[in-house]
Amino acid sequence: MISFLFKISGCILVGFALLSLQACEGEPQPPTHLAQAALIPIPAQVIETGKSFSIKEDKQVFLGEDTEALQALAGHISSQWKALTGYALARSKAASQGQNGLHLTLSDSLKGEAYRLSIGQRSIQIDAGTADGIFRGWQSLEQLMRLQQADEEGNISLPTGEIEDAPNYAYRGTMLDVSRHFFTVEEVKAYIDMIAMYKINYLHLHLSDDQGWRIEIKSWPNLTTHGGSTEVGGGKGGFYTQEDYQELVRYAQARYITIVPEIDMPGHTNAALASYAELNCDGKAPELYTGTEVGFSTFCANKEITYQFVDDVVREICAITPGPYFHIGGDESHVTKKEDYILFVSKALEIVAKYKKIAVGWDEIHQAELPVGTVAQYWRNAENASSAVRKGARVLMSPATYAYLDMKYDSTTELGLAWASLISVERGYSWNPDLLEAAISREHILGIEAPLWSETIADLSDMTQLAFPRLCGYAEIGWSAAEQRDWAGYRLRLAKHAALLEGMGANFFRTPEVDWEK
Ligand code: TNX
Repeated sequence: MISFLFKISGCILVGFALLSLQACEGEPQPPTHLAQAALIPIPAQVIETGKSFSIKEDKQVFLGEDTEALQALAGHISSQWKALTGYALARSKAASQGQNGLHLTLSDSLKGEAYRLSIGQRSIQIDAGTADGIFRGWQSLEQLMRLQQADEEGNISLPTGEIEDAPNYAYRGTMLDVSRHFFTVEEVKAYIDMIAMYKINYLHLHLSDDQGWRIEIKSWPNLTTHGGSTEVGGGKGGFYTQEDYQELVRYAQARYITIVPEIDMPGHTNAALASYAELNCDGKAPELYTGTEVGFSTFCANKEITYQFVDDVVREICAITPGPYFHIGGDESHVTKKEDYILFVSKALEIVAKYKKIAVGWDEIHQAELPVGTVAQYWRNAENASSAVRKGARVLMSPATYAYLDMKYDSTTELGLAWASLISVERGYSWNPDLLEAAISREHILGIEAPLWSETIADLSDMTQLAFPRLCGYAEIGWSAAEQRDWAGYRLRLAKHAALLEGMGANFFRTPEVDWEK
């Protein structure tokens, strides 16, 4: 970047071509360089027009079409707008072009999540083929607003220009393990707000494990009353009622995020085995478990009751899950015989299909026959994932050595584990899912997901310390094309997200790899 000198209202500024000029003695100048906005994920194309759009009075939002989805979206945008600017954004009945305000317009020329955001001096327009696309455009606009410094009167201005944008992958996710430690509905909502800011569109909830069963199943009530009563370290655990879960689903949906529920089976099931003796091959219920070992528990693959149980659980959860996916787990079943594992996974896949969902499973599920469309989540073993591809599965990329949010950043990080790798912010950002494994190429890849396991984290502060800022990088890998991603540019943009992350309540890790802006 070229350093330059310029004079504003009698005060001399030495600086870089920053998005927002520092106020000194005179009036701060409104931003005019849209192409220098520090958006994450970086958009496909930005054309700046060198002026600015100021928000210093109430404005109106105009809907191109009066659909239910757009109305709901306009309501969401209005409340965010008010919170960010202090000014109202009222719904206007008129839909005329060019009027001062925000225009949300459905247009046939754009598909899916693609959008065009046009910021003029008097009005802003978001065009997309779907409400989903309009929401992605709003997320860029919201991020622009949050990245701006307000002027002396507290008003925000935005640089004018046009952004054309579309996602790299259809699935851009993160997983939250609510089993090892339980997180409340409020904590999960706060996390949803943060991930929405970076265009994440799937939240996978790991709802059961050895240490806790976290979702109410009405036909098997002990799962939560007993199996949900503790967590790692012996705390009191907790669980979501079906109403709680539905509230999370709706909250996520309003932010265009789809919940993917996971019941991990046949291993990682001590909490269920402790709640119902009949699920154990020897008919004896083990004690609840609050440690962090893995791989010691298994459902009994040769009992009819096991599949009645799985059917009930899948049926009840699918009935309150509008999204297309159901995750059956399938990892680290070290005490399940291979033939039992294959039998169990095959039957679980059938049950998921019976309830009209697409099954997802950790890469070990490749051992079973996989129905067309099954998703294998690559976490540890490239051979497993490649085998799943040969069987016709699509792959969700979560390689532990690059994408695990529960790995420590460096050797001094207190939270987190280190079994896969230390994952610095640079390491987490600088890889390409399409090129990672020769046998897994772009056409097989559904998308990317960054899992956050919770053995070492117990609350929102811990959660956000491990998730941020690495998740911003996974969001960019998921959304932005490979040609646009480079660490040198990314770390400069990320530096400008400190106030934004803090403003959303993220206790993010101020990695020394980034020169964070004050
Ligand atoms: C491996 S990743 C696991 C989890 C642990 C995680 C900790 C996977 C499918 N299984 O049970 O929580 O490592 O990093």
